[in-house]
Amino acid sequence: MVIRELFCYPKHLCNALVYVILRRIKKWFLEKSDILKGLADATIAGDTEKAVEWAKKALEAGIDAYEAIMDGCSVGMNVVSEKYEKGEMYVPEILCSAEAMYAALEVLRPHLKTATMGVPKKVVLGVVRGDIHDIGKNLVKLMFDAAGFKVIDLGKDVPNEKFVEAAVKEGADLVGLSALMTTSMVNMPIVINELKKKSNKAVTMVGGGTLSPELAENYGADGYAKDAAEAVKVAKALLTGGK
Ligand code: B12
Repeated sequence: MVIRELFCYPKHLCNALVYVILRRIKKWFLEKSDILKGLADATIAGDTEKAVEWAKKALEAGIDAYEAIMDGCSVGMNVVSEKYEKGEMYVPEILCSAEAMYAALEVLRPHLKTATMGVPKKVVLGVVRGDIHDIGKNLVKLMFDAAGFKVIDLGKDVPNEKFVEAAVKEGADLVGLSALMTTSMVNMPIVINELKKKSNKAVTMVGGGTLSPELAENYGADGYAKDAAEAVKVAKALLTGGK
């Protein structure tokens, strides 16, 4: 009866359609924010099983893998950092959080829409000497990979000379240096100065918790980014728009 009436009055049909569409959109946004929160919470709780579950749910719900990583996993890891600073979380818990995040990334990684570049730009990336904090660097690598860069990952606690050697050998377009400790970030200007002498091609970018745009400039870096998503944008701007 109601359906028949709807068809008799096109205006009613139109309203009903709009209503259904709006409800669907609302449901999707609610579901989406629940899933992203689930991913963040599972990362914070260091619950690998749940993290994998939420990552799968994100894909099933049609959430973009990139968004799930940046607005889910990465948000969770940032909360972990803050909780550690406040003394609300301790080292073993942090390591569990990192494990949970990596497990979710494994599910999401194959679904990242990988951009292509004519000739892929080469990036040499690593955490500077004396520093083993590589969670952020690994996120940056993932985002660079997804953006179509060819990343040569030198890992963590990388000797200064190794950055320069790799950049020259690989003909790197960009060298990315990560540091989280004040004691290790002092290696950054050393690498940057040496690179300027040995490679006239590579631009340099720095990042990591202890860095700031001012410090990056003082160190002579060409670019700085506060997170992995911004790192890709800045890198693209540096490589296409010149220094
Ligand atoms: C996790 C952690 C650890 C883990 C590291 C595990 C791992 N494999 O990485 C463990 C438990 C092993 C650890 C050990 C230590 N840690 Co710790 N750790 C942290 C903690 C809590 C979180 C860091 C993190 O992973 N954040 C999450 C990621 C996603 O964020 P991120 O690294 O900043 O990365 C993002 C951006 O910065 C940016 N980015 C990162 N790299 C790059 C690079 C480029 C090129 C660009 C453009 C952008 C970019 O993009 C990333 C993604 O969005 C921080 C606290 C904090 N607030 O940062 C302390 C912290 C870094 N640790 C600290 C210390 C002192 C230590 C130890 C010396 C402790 C000890 N006494 O043994 C040892 C260090 C050993 C060593 N030689 O490195 C201090 C450093 C203090 C300082 N300013 O010097 C901090 C700040 C804690 C504190 N307030 O005391 N730590």
